[in-house]
Amino acid sequence: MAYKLYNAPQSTCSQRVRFVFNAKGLPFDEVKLNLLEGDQLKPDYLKLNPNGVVPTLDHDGAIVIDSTVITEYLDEVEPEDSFTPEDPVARARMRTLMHYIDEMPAGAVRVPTFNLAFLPSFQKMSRDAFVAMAESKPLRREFMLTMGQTGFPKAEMDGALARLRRSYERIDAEIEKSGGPWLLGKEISLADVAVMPALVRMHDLGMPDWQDLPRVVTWFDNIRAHPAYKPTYYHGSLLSERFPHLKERASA
Ligand SMILES: N[C@@H](CCC(=O)N[C@@H](CS)C(=O)NCC(=O)O)C(=O)O
Repeated sequence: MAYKLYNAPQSTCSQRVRFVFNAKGLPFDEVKLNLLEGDQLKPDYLKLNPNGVVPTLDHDGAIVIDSTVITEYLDEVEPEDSFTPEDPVARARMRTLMHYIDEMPAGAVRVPTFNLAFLPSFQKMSRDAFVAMAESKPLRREFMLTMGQTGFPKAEMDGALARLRRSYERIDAEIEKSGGPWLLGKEISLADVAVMPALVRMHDLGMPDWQDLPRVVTWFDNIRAHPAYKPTYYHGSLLSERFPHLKERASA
C-alpha cells in the first residue's frame, strides 16, 4: 500500500489530507508543488488532476482528487481511527457540514489569502504574463481575472469576511447542538478536518474573528492540540512563514 500525495505546504486543501494521514499514522510520500510557479498547470500534472489544483492522491496507481473526497477515501480504505460516524444519520450530517464548509469558509478564505499573501507576487508580473497565467487555470480563471493585479475590491473582501464570520457562528451553533467539543459531538470527524485550515489561515493572517464565540475558541485550541496538527503544519505550512510581509500581521 503506497501513498503518494501531490500537494503544497501552505495549501489549505492539502492540509486536510495531511491531517488525516498523520492522525492515522500512515506513511505517505509527499510531492511538493510550487503553486506560484505553476507546477499544478504542467501537462503531466493535469493528466492526474484536470482541475489543475492540489491535492491529488496516488494510491498504488489509483488517482483520487478533491480534498474532501480524498479524506473520505482514506477513511474508507484505512478505517482504523475512523473520522466517520457509524450512524448513517450522523454520517449524513457530517457530509452536509462538509458541503457547507466547501461552499462557505473554504471558498471565502481565498479572497483574503490572495489579497494579503499572493498579490505582491502577481504584481511583479507583466500584464501579459499575468493574464496568460490566469487563463491557463482550469478552475480559477475568472477568480484570478476578477482579482487582477490590483486585488479584490473592498466590497469583495468585505463579503468574504462576512461569509467567514457567518461560518464561525454556524460552527458555534453546531457545537452547541452536538454538545461538543467537536462539530458532531464527542468524536472528531472529517467535518472538523475540513474546516480546520480556514480557521488556521485566518488566524495566520491575524484575523481570528471568532474570539467572542467561546465554543469556537475551545474548538480551535483542541484541534491545534491534536497530535496530527504539528506534523501537518510542519515549518513552511503557514503563509506567515513563507511571506515575510505577513509576519507582523500574524498573531501569536
Ligand atoms: N475542491 C478542491 C479545491 C482544490 C484547490 O483549490 N486547491 C488550491 C490550493 S488550496 C490550488 O491548488 N490552487 C492552485 C491554483 O489556484 O492555481 C479540493 O478540495 O481539493
